[in-house]
Amino acid sequence: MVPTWQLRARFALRLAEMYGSEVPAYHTLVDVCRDVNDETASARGEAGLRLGSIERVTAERHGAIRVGSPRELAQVARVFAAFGMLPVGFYDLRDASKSSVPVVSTAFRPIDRDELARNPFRVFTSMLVTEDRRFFDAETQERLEAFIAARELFGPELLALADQAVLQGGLDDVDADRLLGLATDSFRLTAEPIDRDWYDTLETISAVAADIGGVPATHINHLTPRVLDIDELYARMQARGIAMIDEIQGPPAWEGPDVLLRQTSFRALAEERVFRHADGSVQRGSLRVRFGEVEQRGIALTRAGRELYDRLVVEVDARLRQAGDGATRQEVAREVWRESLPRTERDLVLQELGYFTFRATEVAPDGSALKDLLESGALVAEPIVYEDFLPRSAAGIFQSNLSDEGTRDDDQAGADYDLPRLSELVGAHIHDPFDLYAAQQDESLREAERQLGLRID
Ligand code: OOG
Ligand code: NI
Repeated sequence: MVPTWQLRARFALRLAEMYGSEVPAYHTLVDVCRDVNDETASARGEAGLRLGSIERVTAERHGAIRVGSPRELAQVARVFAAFGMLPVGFYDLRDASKSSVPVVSTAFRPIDRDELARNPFRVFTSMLVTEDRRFFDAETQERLEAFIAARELFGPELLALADQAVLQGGLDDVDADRLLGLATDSFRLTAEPIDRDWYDTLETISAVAADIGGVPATHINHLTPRVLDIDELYARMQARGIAMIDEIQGPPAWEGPDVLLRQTSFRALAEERVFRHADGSVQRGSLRVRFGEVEQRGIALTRAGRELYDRLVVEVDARLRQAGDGATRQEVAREVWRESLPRTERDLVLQELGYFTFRATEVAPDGSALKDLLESGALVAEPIVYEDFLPRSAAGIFQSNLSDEGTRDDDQAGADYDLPRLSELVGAHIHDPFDLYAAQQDESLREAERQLGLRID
């Protein structure tokens, strides 16, 4: 029997093999990541690996896919469940972006600590919102929905094997291989012809909509390795002549603790695709929709920490507007960070801004206050890594890789989505990421209390 976590690890590997053969720059990115990770780990020693072992970080990837309807999203959920990947979090990229990104998203990932440690593979999954009038008029909506309803992304055999894997907690060798083959293939770039006129019609509205609803199949959009020093990675990729997007998204580099997520990307080359033209002829052409991305992960923030982070982002925006040309976002953000964020992990813990697990040591406790227990060394705090995404960075990644802003009319009616509504459509409970981190922290506190024989204040 191949257990769930091994199915997941193999799935990530198969996707990487496939994606690497499709987008060769991916290999360059992975090579540079590995060098930076090895060097950072040896230069910084244990401190460099505080947010994950070198094995986990080196193997860690996230993918991104895009689907066109609730039905397709529910099917994706069944496929990913076979790999122990469950929906976590709700992201509304329509609002996080000023241009035309008409999707709402969730991320499929393992949620247990042990499962994450074995293999944390996650896939950011976006669904096109066809009924949002700001992007699509009634006629386009109807055509889009008909087009999407007529295609089959995931066949019955794949779905049945996926359900079986969930029921059994794994599959035998033969079925596992079959599942992995079918699942990987469903994210392969299709060779089926793309209707040129339909694609172009959608692309005028939104390149993202064209990539989702203008092609007969879905594909993996990017596969992202994790790096321990994203500034170094960025510099090295540029030195190799790979044009990166202008900025690293998310928090700035600074001397305090790394929080949440920093990401950057580069546009992949144009890829050959086959088009069917209005006169019926089938011809080769090219599209440039996929890209390479890399990320550095930091400490998960509590709700209060996240509110502070969101306020700081707004403050950075305001100061950038005032500063005019010349100032970079990273510089301004660093200044704002220094004014407002604790510079040590200890203060993140004590101000309840970050999530940590706590471990009792041999040192005898003096008092029961968390602060005193940490100070005396009776308790040790270890950061919980942020396993999720940031809507604004995600929108930034979508946007910065589009050549065209698309159209968008904010006078028209949107369409309301939130986590419960998306849960209903997915047909599965979508976990709230804060609840998952808080549960992990609480569990460690209860265990520490048991070992210390007291109640921690
Ligand atoms: C997803 C973009 C978001 C991330 O890492 O924030 C994303 C997409 O391009 O489909 O992957
Ligand atoms: Ni991504």
